[in-house]
Amino acid sequence: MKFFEKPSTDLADRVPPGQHLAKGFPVLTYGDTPQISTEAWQFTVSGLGSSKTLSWQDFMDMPQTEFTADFHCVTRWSKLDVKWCGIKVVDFLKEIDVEPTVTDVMAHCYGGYTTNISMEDFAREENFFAHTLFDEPLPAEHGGPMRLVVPHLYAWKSAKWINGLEFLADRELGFWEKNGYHHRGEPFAEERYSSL
Ligand SMILES: Nc1nc2c(c(=O)[nH]1)N[C@H]1C(S)=C(S)[C@@H](COP(=O)(O)O)O[C@H]1N2
Ligand SMILES: [Mo]
Repeated sequence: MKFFEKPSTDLADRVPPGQHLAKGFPVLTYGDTPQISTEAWQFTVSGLGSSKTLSWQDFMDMPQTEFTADFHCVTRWSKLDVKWCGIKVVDFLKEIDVEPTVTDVMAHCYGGYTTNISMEDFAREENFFAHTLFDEPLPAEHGGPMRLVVPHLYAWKSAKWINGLEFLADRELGFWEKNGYHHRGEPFAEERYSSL
């Protein structure tokens, strides 16, 4: 059995250059998998503007939306049609005050992982905080209880075990971005590595 296959030509427009389709849903984690209960889970908004801490219940009280999206890891596997449920980033942003000077966000996670995203890439309709994967509670290895999903960028931006956002007036670099990955990471443009 092959674990990866070349996409057929009818899927070519959905599979970015240099990517193969994964069988199953690979797990890609740097370091240990945090085990966080929904009772213990907390989400902290910090940086520019007022800081705020939200609970699991605060997120459950926001509109819940199902979505299906493709997932592209920079290590060259893609998975199409991943079905998630969660809270749209645009719905979440209505709950907090974001200063007009904010240009960038840093996602923070249990375990210390970080990733940076421009506000323009972050505040998009198709981005989600996801707590459900294929109709089941999001498994810990895939970032449960809550992860970010940013389908239009490489999946290292889809922060697992997310526990906060820091609003910034400048671009700062997250974990992989400091270690040589591209600051943006758009898969169709193959923004894999930093050119610096
Ligand atoms: N907190 C955290 N989030 C993370 C990672 C990580 O190591 N830690 N890995 C990233 C990478 S490189 C990828 S490809 C995806 C993998 O998600 P998956 O394990 O659900 O397939 O999560 C991203 N989010
Ligand atoms: Mo990745």
